[in-house]
Amino acid sequence: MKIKDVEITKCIFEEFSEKFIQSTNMDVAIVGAGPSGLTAARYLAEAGKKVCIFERKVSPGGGMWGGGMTFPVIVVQEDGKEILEEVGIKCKRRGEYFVADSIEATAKLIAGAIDAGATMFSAVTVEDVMAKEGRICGIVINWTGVLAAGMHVDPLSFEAKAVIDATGHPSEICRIVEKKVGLKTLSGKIEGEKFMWADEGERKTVENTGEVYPGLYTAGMASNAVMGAPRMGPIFGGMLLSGKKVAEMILEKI
Ligand code: 48F
Repeated sequence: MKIKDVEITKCIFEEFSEKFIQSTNMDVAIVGAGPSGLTAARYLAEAGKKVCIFERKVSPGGGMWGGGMTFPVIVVQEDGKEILEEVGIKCKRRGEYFVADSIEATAKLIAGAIDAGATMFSAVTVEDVMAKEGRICGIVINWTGVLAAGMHVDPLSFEAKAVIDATGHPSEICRIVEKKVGLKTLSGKIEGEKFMWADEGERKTVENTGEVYPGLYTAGMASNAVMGAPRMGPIFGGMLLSGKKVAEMILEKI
């Protein structure tokens, strides 16, 4: 068989167009493919929900690839280890903690979400949300490249029954909603991330995971940034447990 260049072009365009159109109405839109977003995606997809993850960068994985200060190792506690093992990540005991290879862990969390049935869009930035009658009902997206080039090009919108802000430290989606209408926090605003304190940060990440505006949920580091709790560095159990918690909360509602 002779390879035809334009057939390759057509395969790519047709395949992607189908995926794009099928995703215009979904159950849950997850913004950010870090450990919390990927974990939420896997649990929601395993429960039969139509889930799409939108990631700004070409490669999903967020802040997990580099472990701590590029030493490619992550630390978790017992409950985080159980979630890692669900997708076949090898964990080793080290004193009171468990460690895993950050590259293996990130790759397998990505594979776990995709194998469960979640759809991944990379190089796509969520730049706004749709809201009707006081409820977030979708996301507004553009190509990261378009935004990086500063081109004035209008975005496109996708509908979702629930949106998860899993954008990590910047909590970008909550910031957009905060500016336009405010959030369900003490001050109605983003409280802001506090200093590093792993013990408190890990616990609070899970506690703070939840709905901050009708239809909009936080997961992972975004939860602490929004609610005003500490960061925690390269210990990742809180991110995984937060992803699981947000999935369970949404499953109760939709
Ligand atoms: O930062 P990130 O890994 O979020 P997370 O799941 O995990 C945090 C940890 O990595 C670490 C930590 C653990 O102790 O503190 O920082 O909370 O992943 C967030 C992802 O969201 C993407 C971003 O590129 C990253 O991959 N992202 C951010 N804003 C947008 C976005 C946006 N507006 N649209 C699409 N993707």
